[in-house]
Amino acid sequence: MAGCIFCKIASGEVSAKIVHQNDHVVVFRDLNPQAPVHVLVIPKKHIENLSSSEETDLSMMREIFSAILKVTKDEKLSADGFRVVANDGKNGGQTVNHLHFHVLGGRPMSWPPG
Ligand code: DGP
Repeated sequence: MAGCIFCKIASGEVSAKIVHQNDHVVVFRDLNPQAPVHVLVIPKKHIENLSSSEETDLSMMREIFSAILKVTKDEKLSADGFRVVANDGKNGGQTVNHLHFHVLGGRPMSWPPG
């Protein structure tokens, strides 16, 4: 989608520290990391957020969760655990309107979030 920064990362037009990608998803390091490991998992297809996703996107969700499992293993997060976050819309605090899952790890997390 024109003007979408994550579409530009997915297409290679904008550079990012990519740690994994395939035909469906890209995983890259967050520009403003909130933990020792902080990556974003996105679909290559532009979907605004979870609220905008449809039944037909479920196979893509499978790809996303497969990528999340891969990256948590690659980044050695599985033993101590990690957090997966999807901010959705205004109340969710979403700032980039292209579906993304934050994967955070490498330190203990607190709860509840702000
Ligand atoms: P959210 O608030 O859930 O929409 O988080 C968006 C995240 O995207 C935020 O943690 C910072 C990250 N981000 C924004 N622009 C860029 C970018 O150009 N490159 C990278 N690597 N991350 C970005």
